[in-house]
Amino acid sequence: MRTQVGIVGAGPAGLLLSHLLALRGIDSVVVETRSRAYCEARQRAGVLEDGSVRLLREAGLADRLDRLGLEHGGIYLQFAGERHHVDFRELTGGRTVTVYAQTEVVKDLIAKRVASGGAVHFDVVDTEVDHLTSDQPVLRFTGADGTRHEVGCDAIAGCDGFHGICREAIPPDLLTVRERGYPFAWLGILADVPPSTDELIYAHHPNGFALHSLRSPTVSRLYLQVGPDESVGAWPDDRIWDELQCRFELPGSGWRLKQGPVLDKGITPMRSFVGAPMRYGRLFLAGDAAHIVPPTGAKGLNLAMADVAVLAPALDALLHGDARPADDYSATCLRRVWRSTHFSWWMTSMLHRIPGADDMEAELQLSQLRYVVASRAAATSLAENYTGYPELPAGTNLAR
Ligand code: FAS
Ligand code: PHB
Repeated sequence: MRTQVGIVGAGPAGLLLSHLLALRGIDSVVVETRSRAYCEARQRAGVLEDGSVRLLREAGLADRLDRLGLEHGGIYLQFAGERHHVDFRELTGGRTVTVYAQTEVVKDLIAKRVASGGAVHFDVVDTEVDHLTSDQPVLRFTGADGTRHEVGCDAIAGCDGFHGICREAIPPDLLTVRERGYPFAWLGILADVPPSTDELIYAHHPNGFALHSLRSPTVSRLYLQVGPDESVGAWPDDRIWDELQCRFELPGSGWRLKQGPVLDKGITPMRSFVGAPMRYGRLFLAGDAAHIVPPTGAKGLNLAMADVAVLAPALDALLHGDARPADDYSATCLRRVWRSTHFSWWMTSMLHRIPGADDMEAELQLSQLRYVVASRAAATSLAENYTGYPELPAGTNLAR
């Protein structure tokens, strides 16, 4: 096989990159270890920044998003028995976020690639990348039918997530890794019950953090901070609902969390990770392959999309003889990556109970939370970061 861009991974980064390249008349091949059904059902992110919505809309990918997405003008911060609204529209001059699950984004992307005749190979094994410092890198994989393929490329995009092979293909002495683990994880559930709130609730509680998100008017998405090594088996549904009720309780308000059948349950570890540079020769990393943020800032999916919004025009230029955008790719992305990494760390540190921490830690967190809901400047900073940074490219200048 021969293609212009070999893409490893059919998550949001790989699929969106393949589509953005196709809009520029650039051919790509996407290889994915999992099945299409698995990729479409994998419960992950739920919130799109303003800029991500614009990007999908300009790329012709927003039909279902515009029908099913739920535009939110703010979030609630809950602590010490109080619940406060942070009004994004008022604080940022109209910016909002849209609740639209990553599962739906992936379904839309796969459908668009398949409808356009895009080459997306699911259920592959033994993916390899090679000759990365030449101008003819090679992608190898074994297809679902057992056939071994070698694909000659002009460039390769490593969109294979945190546990993929592409970041590992960069010589360790050329890759700088900065990372931080957190002494807790998130237990997430998908529940067949109407949300008990109109907008997301981020709750600080002595027992630990809790988040009330949602997927639709009839499906709720909720998270609980749990220990870093917790197993899902230790959390039967009743225990989850009891703990959620406790952490969202508003004494004297009569507010109750609606409960219902749990459709999906999973535990997500928490880490901050940044690998730099996001490029090695003709290999370009995008999304979780290069960086991971704790989901408290709702940034992971949006960062992946922002990376490929920069990578598509950079590869277009490279393939047409102008190497400068590709040379700038890593530095351009890392500015946003570090802003998102800091914000996600800040939200995580402010809202989670640090195991073994003294009362001083809780008092410092409560002081920060009180300041955020009392100061317009502090609330504006949160709103600006949560809805996505002003310098996010308005679009991807889709045509050359
Ligand atoms: P992805 O991991 O989505 O996609 C990489 C793809 O590459 C996968 O499909 C994988 O199967 C494939 N792959 C890996 N190795 C391969 C190989 N050798 N060959 C071929 N294919 C290979 N973000 C939020 O904003 N909010 C959240 O609540 C949230 N929750 C999360 C929960 C979990 C369990 C995880 C892991 C992440 C969560 N994230 C969340 C972050 C998540 O949404 C990512 O940021 C997003 O999926 C990034 O997209 P990609 O970079 O495309 O990586
Ligand atoms: C989600 O809906 O899955 C979600 C929303 C906001 C977050 C994390 C996850 O910060």
